Amino acid sequence: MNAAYPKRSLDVEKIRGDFPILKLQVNGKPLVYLDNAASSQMPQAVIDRIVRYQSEEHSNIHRAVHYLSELATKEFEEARVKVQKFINAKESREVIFTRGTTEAINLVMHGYGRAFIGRGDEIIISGLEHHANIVPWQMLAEEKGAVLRVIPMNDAGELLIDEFEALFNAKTKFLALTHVSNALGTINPVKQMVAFAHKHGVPVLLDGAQAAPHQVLDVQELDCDFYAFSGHKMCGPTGIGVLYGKAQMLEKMQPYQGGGDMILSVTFEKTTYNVIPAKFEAGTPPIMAAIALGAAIDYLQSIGMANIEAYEHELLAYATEQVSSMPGVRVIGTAKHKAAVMSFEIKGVHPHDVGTILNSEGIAIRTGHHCAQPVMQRFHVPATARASFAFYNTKSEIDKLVVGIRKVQEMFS
Ligand code: C6P
Repeated sequence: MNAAYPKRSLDVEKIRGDFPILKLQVNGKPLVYLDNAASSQMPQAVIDRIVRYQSEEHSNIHRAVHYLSELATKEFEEARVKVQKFINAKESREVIFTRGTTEAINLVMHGYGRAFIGRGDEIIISGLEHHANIVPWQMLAEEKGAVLRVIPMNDAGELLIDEFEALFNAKTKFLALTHVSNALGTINPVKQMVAFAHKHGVPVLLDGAQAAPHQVLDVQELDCDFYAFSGHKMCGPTGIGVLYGKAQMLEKMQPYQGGGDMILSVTFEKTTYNVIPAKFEAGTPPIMAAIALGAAIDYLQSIGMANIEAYEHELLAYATEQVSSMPGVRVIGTAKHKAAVMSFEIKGVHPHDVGTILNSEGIAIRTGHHCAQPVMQRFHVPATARASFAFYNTKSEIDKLVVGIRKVQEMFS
């Protein structure tokens, strides 16, 4: 495990001081930022790292012998090693930099799915997936004549494990599953589900967009074949994400895009491909963003992922208790194991109006279908209001959310 950080409670006021944006006033009120599942905020250390890179280190990488190119290459590859250690991958070549979770999943669909999934084969996904882990598999199924099978859930938003197991048969070729649901916060029992899939010889991709920012990760312990996540949800910049893949899987896959670093040699007759990870990093990669993601990982680890997880769990429990005891408010997604996401609806008020009124109080939440329309359909709602927490949020911010919800109810009563 890579959780070797001392267990301690967080000094949240000190941590908040690291985030310049948290000092903002919005509509004359102090910003209460509860939209972390969409994108988290950036600490000064990461902002400073971006400025230093752009002011003193920037160049293209892997292409020249001059000082700046060698420096940028070294920093970029060191960022890869930071990611490797953060997720406890066996080797740094198992870490592919992508633009985000969406691109990482699409890479697997193209590189693995198009090569190894054919007519009549079955791909299992779950009813909890974000569109990024539905649509690519649907596109593949359409192209190949394969079939999408969906794991159902109960009214709490927990996957039905018996039904999951019953989906497997000789035609099952792939499992693509979210680690944590972005719409409901459910944490899936992924280790157990990966083990079951492997018993049937089925490889597994885990969508870790909502897990990587909130908990200790160990891809070797999970034993997943692929793991995807985004930098901008874990204090890094947009435009950078990670695909972890077991080396033996990545090696047998087809490249996703052609050009730049992914070649070994090119003639008009034939191109030979580079080894991993370069094989999947065509063109100039997001160098600055990768280095900034490395700085974000340093920052998160200085706090400790286990400490972050414990603190956010406390926040979620507090928020759930406060909000679910309010008359006329329903929390949607009541799984036993949840991460820092709370979806809710206020009786008689459209979530969009909830978001607008809370915004007038300086409170940022997300409203809508959260790019998870099948989850909305399962709960028979067009949309939800969603508060999502980070380790820099406080119980007093949750109190402000509760006051805001009361204000919404008063305005609509
Ligand atoms: N969810 C949310 O507000 P990208 O956009 O590629 O960084 O991440 C896509 C993605 C994939 N899987 C899950 C589980 C996600 O939550 C997300 C992004 C954001 O919930 C924006 S839609």
